[in-house]
Amino acid sequence: MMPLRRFRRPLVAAGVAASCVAAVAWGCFDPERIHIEPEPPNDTCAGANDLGEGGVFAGDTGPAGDDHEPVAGCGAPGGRDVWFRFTLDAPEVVYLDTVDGNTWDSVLVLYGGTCGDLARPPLCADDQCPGESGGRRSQLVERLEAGSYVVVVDGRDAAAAGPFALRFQRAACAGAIGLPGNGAYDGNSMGWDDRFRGSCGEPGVPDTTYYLGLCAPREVTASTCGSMERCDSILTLAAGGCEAADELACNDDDDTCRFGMGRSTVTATLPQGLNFLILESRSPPGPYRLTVSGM
Ligand SMILES: [Ca+2]
Ligand SMILES: [Ca+2]
Ligand SMILES: [Ca+2]
Repeated sequence: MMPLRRFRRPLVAAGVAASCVAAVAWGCFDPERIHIEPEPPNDTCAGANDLGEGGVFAGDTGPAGDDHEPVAGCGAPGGRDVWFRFTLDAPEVVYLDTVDGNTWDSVLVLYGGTCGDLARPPLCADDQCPGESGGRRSQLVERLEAGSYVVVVDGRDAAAAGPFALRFQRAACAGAIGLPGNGAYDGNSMGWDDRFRGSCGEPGVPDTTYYLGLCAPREVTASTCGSMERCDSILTLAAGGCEAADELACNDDDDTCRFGMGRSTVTATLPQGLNFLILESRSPPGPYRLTVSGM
């Protein structure tokens, strides 16, 4: 005899009589007529999948149970959920999304700590990326300290469940600054170290790094061409990391900039997910304004 197991799905399946569905009783259970998916191993925190160094992780909350409640104001009361975990040995920039073409209303919740000792309040993302995957999916991009982390893919409510592809990326880009969207970002290159060299630059030019998360591939432009600064700069756009191997485009001097020599403008089509912009500034150091568009 087939062992009893908790129902994770409604008792509606092909071949089940309507009267039986209405009754929703164990007496209706016919293992030859109803296919019941087993709960996924990561249904609870104890079985959380290790996200390791990153990737796209396919899953399905449909057969899962509801073991986690999102915080008020971000996804509560929540629905069926599955669990993941990862560990950082040093500070890193981390990217997570469920922007995968599915349209059920997902919630992403990120805890510091381990099962049984989860730090609160968590980081939480409910509806990001308007215009992509129905606008109800979730995206998180954060610079995190070293430590253990737990991720929950939850539904917004009892009716929100189904297959998903969780995108997880991480990059050790020390001191990277977030670019939350298009706009102008002011800074000062005083005291910068030399950590990066764009293919269009030369050794010994100090730099700083920005990170940005994209809901879909985008043609992004960044520029130091402006009137208020004198910034002899080099700009590099990079996908997934901030190493030389990640470079997609590099510009030293934007000869079309009407504000003067040395300013830079770089454009590249960046992939969905985690991307970086590296600004190198030749001496003397000083203030600059970075403008970003296309995100
Ligand atoms: Ca669960
Ligand atoms: Ca839940
Ligand atoms: Ca959502």
